[in-house]
Amino acid sequence: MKNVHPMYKKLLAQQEELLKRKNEKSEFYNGIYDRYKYPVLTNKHVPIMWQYDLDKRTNPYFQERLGINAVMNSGALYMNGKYYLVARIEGNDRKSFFGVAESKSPVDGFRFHDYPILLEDTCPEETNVYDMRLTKHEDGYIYGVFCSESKDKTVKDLSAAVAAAGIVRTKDLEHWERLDNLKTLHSPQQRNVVLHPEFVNGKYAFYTRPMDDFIDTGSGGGIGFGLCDDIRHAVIDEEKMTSIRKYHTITEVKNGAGAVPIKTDAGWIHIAHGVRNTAAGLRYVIYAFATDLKDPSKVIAEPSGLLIAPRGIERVGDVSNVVFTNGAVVNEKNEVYIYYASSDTRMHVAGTTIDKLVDYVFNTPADPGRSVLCVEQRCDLIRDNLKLLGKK
Ligand code: M1P
Repeated sequence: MKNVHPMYKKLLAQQEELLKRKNEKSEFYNGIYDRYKYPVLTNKHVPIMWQYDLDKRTNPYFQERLGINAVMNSGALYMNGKYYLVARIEGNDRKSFFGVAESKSPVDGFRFHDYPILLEDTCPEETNVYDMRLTKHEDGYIYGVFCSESKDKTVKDLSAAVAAAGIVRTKDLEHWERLDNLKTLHSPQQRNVVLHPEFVNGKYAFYTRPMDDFIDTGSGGGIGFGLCDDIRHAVIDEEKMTSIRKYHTITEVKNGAGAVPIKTDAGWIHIAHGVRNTAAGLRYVIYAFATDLKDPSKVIAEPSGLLIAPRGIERVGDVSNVVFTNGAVVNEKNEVYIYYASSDTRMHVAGTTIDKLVDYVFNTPADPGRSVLCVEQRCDLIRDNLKLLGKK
């Protein structure tokens, strides 16, 4: 310890205080979920030894050597009484990678394991990886499906990129086996791909997001669904549409699957993201819908509008006006925790229950599609309420 820089102790003490801070419900109310006051993961939660050379001989000014810019879009898992987040950690160098953080509490106390996940280097062209969804599959493995991004060398544009779905699997969140990237025969690019937790017709089932381009989904109509035989060399031929994009809704520009669907007696509940364009740029919100228990591609309930929108400080960050989820968990008490990132900068949690989610998804009216019909819908609500209050 004699060569450890004295600043380390100071920063460590500050970090300990942050990690031990208890979270609390915020004042936000909508009856559907509770928002928590403090983010569950930020760049300040990342171990100091991932960023600093602690040796005072080689780092006399105790300078940050490998800084961390943001911690966001995390896959989530509840296993053996513990909550796990596989976070997207973005270095100052703009490269993202994955780190496992765990806690006994769903809302605070998340600590990263000693090392980030070092993926098998099977794709030499791959430049960046991000947004892992964690699926505890009935085949016994935990799968991580993430975006694998490479430079598009077929065009001159320096920013042109190609997005594909990378797949890894593990049994312990420590040892990860990399499988082939997913191939979708009719979609040139893929992002926001999620593996369904059960076999469908004896096959592995994926929610996809067909895209013609890296940013624009182009002709991609929404969230797709496809089956494949062999998870080690996953190939999807037909992609059926599930939740489709619609004009003048929160999903007009694009949408994408988020958390692994949650099984309930009433159907699979999906928590996804929708994107619309504004004068201030793209606005990302989180929405929910349900699909049929036997046919998880068939939408059976679609509450109108957004479930979670960026609020307050959440609206500000590296990519402002964004909330994005790729992980939610259910515990033995049927409590549901939705982990979401704000503005591509930090991770938050919203808490609800299966009963509340089912009520929300199945009893919130669907979007009738036009203002005049929305006003009629609202007037019906007001009329019923006035009657109940004995005023009409
Ligand atoms: O910057 C907002 C989000 O943009 C992308 O989502 P989508 O593919 O739907 O546009 C993702 O890269 C995501 O990581 C990011 O949070």
